[in-house]
Amino acid sequence: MHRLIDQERTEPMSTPTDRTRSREPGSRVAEFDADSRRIATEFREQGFAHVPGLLTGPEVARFRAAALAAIKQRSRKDKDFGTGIVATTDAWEHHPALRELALHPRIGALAEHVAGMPLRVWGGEVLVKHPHETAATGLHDDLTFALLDSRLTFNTWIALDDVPTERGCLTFLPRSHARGGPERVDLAEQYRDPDGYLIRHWPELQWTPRVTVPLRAGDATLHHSRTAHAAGANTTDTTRVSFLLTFTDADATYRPLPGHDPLDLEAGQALPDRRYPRVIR
Ligand SMILES: O=C(O)CCC(=O)C(=O)O
Repeated sequence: MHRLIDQERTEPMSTPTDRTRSREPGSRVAEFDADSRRIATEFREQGFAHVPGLLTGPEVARFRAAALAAIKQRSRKDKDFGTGIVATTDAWEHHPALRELALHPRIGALAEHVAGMPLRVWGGEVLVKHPHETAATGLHDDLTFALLDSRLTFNTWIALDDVPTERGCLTFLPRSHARGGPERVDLAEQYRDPDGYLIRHWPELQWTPRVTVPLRAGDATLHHSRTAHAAGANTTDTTRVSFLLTFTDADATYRPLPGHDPLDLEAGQALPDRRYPRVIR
């Protein structure tokens, strides 16, 4: 999958043996190629995967600047779920650089490799947790909120800063995407008990060891929409900036949810390419 190798890189590609020594994001892209099978297997078996060095250093700098500009322009602090996250609304549709990130061929190639099916972009948002934002993101899955019926939907959480545990990186419950019981529960359940609804419906999840994945700027995690996950507070002096890119099955259809702002689509309608473009490889 040579498309994964980035022509924009400023320094020559490091040889695989150098990869562990080099800390510059992107300088480990060499590893990415060899690693893509590991990422796909981990995602399918565990419901999440760590992707080191998805973006190069220059890309991180450019997309981080665009992300902060988008947050300044239009964003809102989450009040509904007490996560302390400040998020944009449809940033990838309003900011050319963020659209470029959402449609990045290297990311698209990896996403379809992992998914094993054609995909489209469903969303691209900037997420910020300011320094000393004490609120954690409670345990949840994304399927509960998904306005979609699809074979597969997943998030790519791209770190645009170094995100050690203290800055609020994500924690995942391995194999929780494959848990039994109902496929999903009503959104009302989540509104009623934001942090407890998953354990109430799947009590076995409280015994699942949790995996916390700190990220270097330019790294990412992928997680299946049914994977239970959470994120810590940001107890550091530095802002946590990330880009949340959601991919869905190219054949997904619209599923309106009570209590959720409707889109101008009919229930069961296929997603229009014009607004939800297919992945570019
Ligand atoms: O960024 C966070 O704190 C939570 C993100 C999240 O829940 C997700 O990416 O699905």
